[in-house]
Amino acid sequence: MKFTKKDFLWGGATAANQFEGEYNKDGKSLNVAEMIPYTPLEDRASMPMNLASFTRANIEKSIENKAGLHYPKRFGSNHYNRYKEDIDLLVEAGMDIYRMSISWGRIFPNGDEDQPNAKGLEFYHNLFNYCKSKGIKVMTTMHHFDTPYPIGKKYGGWMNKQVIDMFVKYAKTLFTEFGDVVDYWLPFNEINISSFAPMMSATFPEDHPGVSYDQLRFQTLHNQFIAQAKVVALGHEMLGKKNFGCMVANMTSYPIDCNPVNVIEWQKQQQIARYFFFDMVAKGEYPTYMLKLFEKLNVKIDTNDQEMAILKNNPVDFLSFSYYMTGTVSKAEIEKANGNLMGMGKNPFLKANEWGWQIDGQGLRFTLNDLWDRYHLPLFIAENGVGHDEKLNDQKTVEDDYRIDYMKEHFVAIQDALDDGVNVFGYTMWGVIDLVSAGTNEMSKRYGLVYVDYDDYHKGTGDRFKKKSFTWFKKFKESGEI
Ligand code: P53
Repeated sequence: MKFTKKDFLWGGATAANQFEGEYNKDGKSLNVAEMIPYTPLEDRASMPMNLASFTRANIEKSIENKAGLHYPKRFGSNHYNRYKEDIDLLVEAGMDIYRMSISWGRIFPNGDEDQPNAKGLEFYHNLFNYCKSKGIKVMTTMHHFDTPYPIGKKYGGWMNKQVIDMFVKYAKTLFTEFGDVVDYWLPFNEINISSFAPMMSATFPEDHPGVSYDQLRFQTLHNQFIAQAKVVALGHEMLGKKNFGCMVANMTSYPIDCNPVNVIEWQKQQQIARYFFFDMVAKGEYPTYMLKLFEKLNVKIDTNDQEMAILKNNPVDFLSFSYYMTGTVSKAEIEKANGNLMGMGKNPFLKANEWGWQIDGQGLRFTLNDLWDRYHLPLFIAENGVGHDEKLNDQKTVEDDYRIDYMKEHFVAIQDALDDGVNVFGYTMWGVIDLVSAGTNEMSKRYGLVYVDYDDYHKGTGDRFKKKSFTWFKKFKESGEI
């Protein structure tokens, strides 16, 4: 099949805390992601995140690190020193755009400084200038799971409205410094993660005694939505371009069967775990189903008319999302999980990778149609890809035919959606050069078209090697043949 859209943007995506390394160089502060140790998984298909262990006291132990543990996200794939080589590889593969993230802790290590850290700015100036010199566009995420830890410690994280102002100050600096070289902006990566793990953005229950966990997670999320709307308003004003998107972890699911009780549960699950976040950024107000849920959970969002007007008046210009897999929903599963609405049940028609992520190209076509019909905003697939545990062979490559199949299936789905009439304008493959996994901290959960020679303990040369999928992608870009 031929891919027909000529100006479609194809590229690769990474994030500072999983890719850059040099966690304490040039004045950078730590973030929570860099304070979680590597622990080998016994069962990769079970959800590894034990949220109860994410206390601030626990996380803080990593600073002294008396136990001598390994913290993979402090080292990433050493992109900080190898960025030129990495951008060269993206360009060689024929990519049009590089989605990356700026580390807040490199620019304002404590969040509350008056002046930005010049060394941090310098790194991104160099990186962006290099991208421009090679003719590759840039999409920049401003917050990818990396609120500086000092903001958590001193201010209690995102429960504190002062943090909104700190984020806006950070954004203003980025627009002043990089407004002319960045093509698209995403204020928050997967903003919905805060609604179940506020600790990932340095907001810990123990710093808010008497506040319920439900209140904590939805207030954190609310404050991030307000920060995002303020940043969109500021960006529009300062830069005069309509180039702001949201980024939502899109969790498409299907009802397990046509039993109406399961369909009702599925509808509820899709509202709360999916539509809610897109509704907020596209329509600028809380949907009624969420107001009902807040009543049920006794959540009272601390806000005012001014904040709600900012939200209403500053929707994003396009919707972006990550799409990896789909799941299923059944009443029985939800009851078993005590009302947990993850919607990640098994689907007998789909195959999964070793981590249980179910591969579903048609689900991408479904998702693109669904979001386009519902919001009529241009769509951008900010993350997609498949993780595998891989080793270099004697020819110093990886024969990753399964990744080529994954790409084909998903690229066909994009073409099908375009033929359906959907306005989707770009795609960035996740972890295009191998990097540390967000969820499991493994280096060996690899997504790349390029292999990076580091193991789970950061042992190795860090050298880059093209996988078979790299060559396939390059040919696809030249010929348009899927
Ligand atoms: P990893 C869960 C579900 C969907 C997307 O994830 C997720 C997560 C978090 O684990 O995160 C995004 O590395 C995220 C990236 C992340 C990528 O998906 O756990 O934006 O930072 O690496 C893949 O396999």
